[in-house]
Amino acid sequence: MTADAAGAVRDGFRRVHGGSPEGVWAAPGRVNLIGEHTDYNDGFALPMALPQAVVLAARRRGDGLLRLHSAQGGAATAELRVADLAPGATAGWARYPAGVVWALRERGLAVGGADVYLDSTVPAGAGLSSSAALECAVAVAYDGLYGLGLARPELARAAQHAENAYAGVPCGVMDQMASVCCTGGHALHLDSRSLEVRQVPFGLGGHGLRLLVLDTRVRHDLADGAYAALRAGCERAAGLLGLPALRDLDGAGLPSALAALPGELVPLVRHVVTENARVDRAVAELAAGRPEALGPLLTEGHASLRDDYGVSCAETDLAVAAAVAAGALGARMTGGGFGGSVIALVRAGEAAAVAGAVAEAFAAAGHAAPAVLEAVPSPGARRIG
Ligand code: GAF
Repeated sequence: MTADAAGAVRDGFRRVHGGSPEGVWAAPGRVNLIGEHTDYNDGFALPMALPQAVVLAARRRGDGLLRLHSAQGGAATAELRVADLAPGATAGWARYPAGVVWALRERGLAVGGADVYLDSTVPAGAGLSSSAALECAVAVAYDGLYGLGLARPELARAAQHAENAYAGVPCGVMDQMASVCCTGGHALHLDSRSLEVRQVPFGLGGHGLRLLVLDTRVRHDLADGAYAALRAGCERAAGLLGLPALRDLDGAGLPSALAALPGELVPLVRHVVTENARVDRAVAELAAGRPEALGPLLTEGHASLRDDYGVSCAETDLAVAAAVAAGALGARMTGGGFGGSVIALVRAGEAAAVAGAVAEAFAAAGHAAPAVLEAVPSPGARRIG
């Protein structure tokens, strides 16, 4: 994150709130390399932080007011009384930052009001964790402003609690853990049960590779019930199998488990178990210095999300198929699905051709042109000014 971004939100802060902020913090969006819909099953994932981030300038207030202004939110400044924050009481984007302040207070932490000005380069609704970036930027800023000294997983849990209980989205913890725990040049091997993390070196340039993000521009909304239904299906399956979570089922136990389950739960369970195994295989390939071997795992993971989990859509399927046909080593949807973005692992010299082939396929199918970003493994949430 550049000094420019910190300077720009300082200027915005001065214009909206007057005076200077006490600090500037940034929290990134993410792509998940592999390990999708595993986090709420206590399983494994391998996300990496993007350079795109929420940047936020803040200053404590002594009168218990939380004044929130977003460069993306129009002219209005939301003004909330911290003591009155309650699930359901805040509408629109402000429920994410307000929810984090509420979640910190729910943990018994003595936090009060603040003036906040924020700006985001994470595209909203693109499956790149724009809401987790917003929550985590507020969490690290409050941690700094109010001297909370919280460990990174605690910040992630508070941010997830805000999203679950305050914003009403039953997400797992992957996006928040990615936003606070990732480090530059690495992917994050996450155990969603213990919240243990391992930094996995992820340098593609030295191998002549690049990772493209193709945003289909189909906007998803995880609060719309489909995500919650999938999560409930997984929890029901684990209950029927007598397991704490689907994480506790492995490939060896899969055939007998599938035979014991009602038909509608079979594909969900198959996806989760095979996806956890794909995370293991991906981590092993990276450890062996073979990032190109991620390609087939990505495409296999996409097929599982499409055919078993049912969370892809026509546009993400088309982006994957067109990218692979144009020479990508592998591609898959990333994030919750129902739209959003596709990642494609490509040889550096073929990046433009792959992006062009996907754009052409979209035009031929009558879809809006996808936006293309490059996924560069970037640092997690931190103070930047
Ligand atoms: C969304 C959720 F927020 C995550 O917790 C995770 O479940 C993901 O979908 C699917 O892997 O991003």
